[in-house]
Amino acid sequence: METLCSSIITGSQVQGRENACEKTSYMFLRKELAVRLANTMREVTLLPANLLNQPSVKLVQSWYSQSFEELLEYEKRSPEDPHTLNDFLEILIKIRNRHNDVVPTMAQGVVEYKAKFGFDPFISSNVQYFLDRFYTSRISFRMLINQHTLLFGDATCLAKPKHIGGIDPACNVAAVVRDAYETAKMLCEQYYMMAPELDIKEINSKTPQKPIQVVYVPSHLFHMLFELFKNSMRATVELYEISSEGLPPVKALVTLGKEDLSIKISDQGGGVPLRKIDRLFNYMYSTAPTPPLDLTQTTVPLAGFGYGLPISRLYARYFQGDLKLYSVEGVGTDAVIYLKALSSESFERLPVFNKSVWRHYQTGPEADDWSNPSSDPRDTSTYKTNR
Ligand code: P4A
Repeated sequence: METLCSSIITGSQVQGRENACEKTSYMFLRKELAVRLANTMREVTLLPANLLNQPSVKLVQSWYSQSFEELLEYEKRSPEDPHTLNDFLEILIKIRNRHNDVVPTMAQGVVEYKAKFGFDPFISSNVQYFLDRFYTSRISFRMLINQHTLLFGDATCLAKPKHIGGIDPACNVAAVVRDAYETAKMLCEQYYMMAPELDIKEINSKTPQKPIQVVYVPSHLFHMLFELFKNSMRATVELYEISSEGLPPVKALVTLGKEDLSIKISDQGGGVPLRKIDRLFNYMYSTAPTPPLDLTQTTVPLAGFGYGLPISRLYARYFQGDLKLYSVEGVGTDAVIYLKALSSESFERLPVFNKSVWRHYQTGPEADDWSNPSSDPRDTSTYKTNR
C-alpha cells in the first residue's frame, strides 16, 4: 500500500518496463494481496447473519479463502528460485478468473435475502456500506493483479507501447468519451432502433486549444462513461419514443481546471425526482432477480438490472474523484465524473479496518432526530408506506 504500490499504480515514478522490477513487485504483492484479501474476509463476517447464510455469499467466501491460501504458499518461496515468478504470474491469473463473477454472485445473495426477508432499511444501509467497501477492495485487488500481469506477463505490453500496465500516462479523455458513446449507441440502436447523437465540447482552462489528457486507467474511465451514456440514452429514447420530434442529443463537456478534470454528460431525458436519486446508487434497492434467459431475444436490455451507477462511482472515488447526478425533473439529467487533474493527487482510496467499521455494522441508517409524519400517532396518511 505504500511506495511501490503508488508507483505501480500511477506509473508516475515508473520510467519504463526495464526499471520496474518483477522481483520487487512479487515481494510486495505476495504480502499486500494476502492482507487485502484477509481484511475483506474479516469484514464479510460482520454482515447480518441472514445475509451471510445465503448460499451465494458462502460461495464468494469460499473463493476468497481459496485465493488467500494460494497466495500464502508464496510466503515461503524465494524470488530467486527460477520457477517462483512464473508460477506467481499463473496463480494471479487463476485468482483473477476465480473472482470474475463476484459482483453478480453477491447480487444474487442480496436477491436471495430479499426473497426471504423483504426490503429492510437497516439491512440496506449495512449492505450499502459493506458493498461499497467490498467492491472498492476488489477494484484495488484487480488493479494490482492487472499491473503485475501486464508488466511482467507475456508480450501483452507490446499492444499499447505507451501504456504502463493498465495506465495510460496520456489518456485522451474525449477519445474515451467517444468510444464509450459509440459502444452504448450500438446497444441502444439494437434495442430501440434509434439513438441520440453525441455533442462533445472541451474546455481546457490550463492550456486552451490543447486536447485534455490525464494519467488514468482508460478501462475505468470507459466503464463509468459507458454506464452514463446507457442511462442518458435510455431516458432520452423512452421519453421521445411516443413523440414525433427528433431526439435531443446527449452532450458531453470535458473540462480541465487547476484541480479537477470534469466530464459532464447531459441529456434531456426528463430527469428523475430528487426522492428517487439515492435509489439509483442503492445496491439493495436496485437488485432485481436476474430475468430468465430469453433465447428468442438476441438483444440485451440497455440499462439492465444494475449495479452500474454505484460501481461507477466507486471507480471514480478509487482515485480520489467522484461521480454525481444532478437531475431536474421534467427536463433531464446532468451526470458529472470528477477526476483529479494531477496524477500526484490520484492515489488509491482504500477501506481501512478498525473499531469504527465494527460500530457501523451495529448502528442503523439514520438516527430518528427529524420530524417524520409517520411517527405522529395522529397521522393516518400514506406517508408510512414511503420507504
Ligand atoms: N430519467 N433520467 C435518467 C433516468 C430517467 C437518468 C434513468 C428515467 C433511470 C434509471 C435508469 C436509467 C435512466 C439519466 C442519466 C443518468 C441517470 C439517470 O446518468 O438521464 O436505469 C437504472
